[in-house]
Amino acid sequence: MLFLRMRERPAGPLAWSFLLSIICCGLFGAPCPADDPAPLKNLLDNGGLEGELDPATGLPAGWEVTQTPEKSYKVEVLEGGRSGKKCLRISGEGKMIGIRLKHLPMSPEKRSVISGWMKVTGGDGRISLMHQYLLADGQRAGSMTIGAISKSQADWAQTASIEFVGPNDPFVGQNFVIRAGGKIDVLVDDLEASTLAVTPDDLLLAAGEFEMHYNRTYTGVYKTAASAGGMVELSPDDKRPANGRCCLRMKANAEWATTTLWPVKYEDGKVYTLTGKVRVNSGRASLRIDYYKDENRTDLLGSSTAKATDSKDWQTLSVDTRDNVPAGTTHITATAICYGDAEAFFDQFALVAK
Ligand SMILES: [Ca+2]
Ligand SMILES: [Ca+2]
Repeated sequence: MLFLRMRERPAGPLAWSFLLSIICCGLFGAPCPADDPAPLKNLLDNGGLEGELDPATGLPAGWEVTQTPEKSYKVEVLEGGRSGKKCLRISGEGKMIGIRLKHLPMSPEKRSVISGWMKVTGGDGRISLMHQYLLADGQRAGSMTIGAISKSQADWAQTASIEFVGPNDPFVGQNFVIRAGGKIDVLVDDLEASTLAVTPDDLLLAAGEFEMHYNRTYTGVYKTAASAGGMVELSPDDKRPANGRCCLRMKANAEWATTTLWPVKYEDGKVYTLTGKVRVNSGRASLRIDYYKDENRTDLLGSSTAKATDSKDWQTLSVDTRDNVPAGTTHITATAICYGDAEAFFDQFALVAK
């Protein structure tokens, strides 16, 4: 149908570029280069449990199990799983079991993303994935886990999470750890670790990469609002992210609908710049900086909004706080906004101060 319509008139430069983009997308079966995120490499050699195992442990090489009390849990690779022919099973009852899969270095311009699929088949215990942060001397100094999965989740559920560390945190590396506790019988499969290039000194701490979700649900970092009578829903979308595995999808039907990221403390005299990528399937969308006089994202004083786009291809938008910061502003947020009957996508938000 697209080709038929083009025959009705001479093909100008625009039509040719359109035709070329169809050929590029259609004939070679790959997305257009302009939309193609850098390919992600899985840093785990045997995250699907299909490869060779260490004969000494019966687990992929390098995986280390610790548990309290000792021998509370059995860890084995067995037939079955979410993909391929094999998966990991953890079963037993104790206080805690941790399986260290990989050490990942850390640096200001990179963030690690970890993900895996889990299915709890018995017990009332919970399992999660953890970033375990390390100091230069190798000591552990904090960790982050999200979305512990329990038997209430009937089917395979995915947890994916990106490291969240502040600019002054002293961590130099992290361990990717599977962690479970209580009485549990659980299958684990399709584990992945990857690194994402990010903006150094991003005050959003990489929340704007939209890589973190628990079973396809975003956490409370992301807060939605809509105009009176309007609806909005959020989900991670992994079909065409600008980077990584996921981008934010907002489906809305409202005069306006927003998703704010967590609040950042505003300091007088600094200029804050928000950049991000936006595209739509319908409606229009943009990004903006919101000004608050509290840190709960409730008392909105005003906004600085970038010009909205209706482009179906990723557009890079940017806005800063150079004009019109309302008096009394104590916090600002990076905010995704869409207008009308909209399906909009957002990725690679970063907020920096100068
Ligand atoms: Ca597998
Ligand atoms: Ca992303």
